[in-house]
Amino acid sequence: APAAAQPTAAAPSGAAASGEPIPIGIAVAQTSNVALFGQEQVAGAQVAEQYFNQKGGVNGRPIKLILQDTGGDEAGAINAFNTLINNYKVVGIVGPTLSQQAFAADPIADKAGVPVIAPSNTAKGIPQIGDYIARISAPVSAVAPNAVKAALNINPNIKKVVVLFAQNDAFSKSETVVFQQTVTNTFKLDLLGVQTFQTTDTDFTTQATFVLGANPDMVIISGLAADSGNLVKQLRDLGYKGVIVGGNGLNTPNLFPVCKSACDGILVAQAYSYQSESDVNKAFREAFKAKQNKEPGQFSGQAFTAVQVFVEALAALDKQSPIASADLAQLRTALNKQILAGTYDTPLGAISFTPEGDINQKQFYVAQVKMSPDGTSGAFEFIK
Ligand code: 1QQ
Repeated sequence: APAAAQPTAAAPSGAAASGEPIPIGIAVAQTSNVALFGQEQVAGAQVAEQYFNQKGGVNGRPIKLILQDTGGDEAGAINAFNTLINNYKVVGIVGPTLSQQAFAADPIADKAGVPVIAPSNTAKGIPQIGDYIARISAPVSAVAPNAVKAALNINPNIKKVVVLFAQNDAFSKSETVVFQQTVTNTFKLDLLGVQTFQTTDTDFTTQATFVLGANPDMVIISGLAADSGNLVKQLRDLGYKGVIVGGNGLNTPNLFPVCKSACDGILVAQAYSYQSESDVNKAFREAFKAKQNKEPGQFSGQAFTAVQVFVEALAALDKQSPIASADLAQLRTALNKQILAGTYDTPLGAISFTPEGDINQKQFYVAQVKMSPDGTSGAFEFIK
């Protein structure tokens, strides 16, 4: 990640203690392959900044997002966290993008007593990293099985399954466990084989050849967008005709330029739907469309929600004891407590947190990728 610019004239104990806008760190991937997700996160967070500041911010005081690029790896996430905590004196951090990065960077925030709201870390064990780590991204155990269930509803004859996953990525390793258990334990399907790959791979001949030889009715992929997109494309190019279920790493429209027309039909479970009826979601969806000219995807909805939780927890805290007079360390600690205590009406629905900081969320969805015949444009169509 690039070196941080020096913060401008921050008050000694941090801007939160002055009349300045309240700084909230956004540490997501703005560069690298992981920016396929991070760009959507920045867009969602910026809509939240504008929306909540127009509504008066934190009891009349605006928030200010401080963006710090993590890139796609652990070192970049660690750098971004350190910069936001020490240079920018943020009250809390939304980030990082990957669970793989969270396991490296979150302990730094936890040790410094800085609340983190994970916007997209779905691997098992994220909230357990520490007291200051919470997430609004529902875990793989709550989300992934929905896609398998939907696939079986559409195609009741599915019996034989091959599972593939990226073995160098914490989220993918966590998600594939859930998928494999869903296949064998929940639905008693035949798991013909498990194939591994790397998130840096571009050639999937070995894996695709295995799939064609095994001849399954369904394949289930846990990887990130660039690798998974190429895997899907090479599977279809080699002649695989069965069902494809993708995990959370295939949950972005930025997948479409990778697999193009071969993306058509992929089933992906969702923790957010732009069609959700709540007032806050309608406001978010309208504001997002006005800026981005497209419907918000899950990663944007989740990033908006993470910023919303910070704003509403800050406002609640400020009413109990004015945050302008708090020392930064005390404010961060009180804010962390307040985050966990609150309930929030968000684009993800009504949410709250477990004592450990995992999200309580009720509603999940499944979408299917629909590509134009020439493969140049596509959309997630909600089927559930
Ligand atoms: C994680 C994920 C990724 C797909 C986020 C982009 O769910 O790393 O936990």
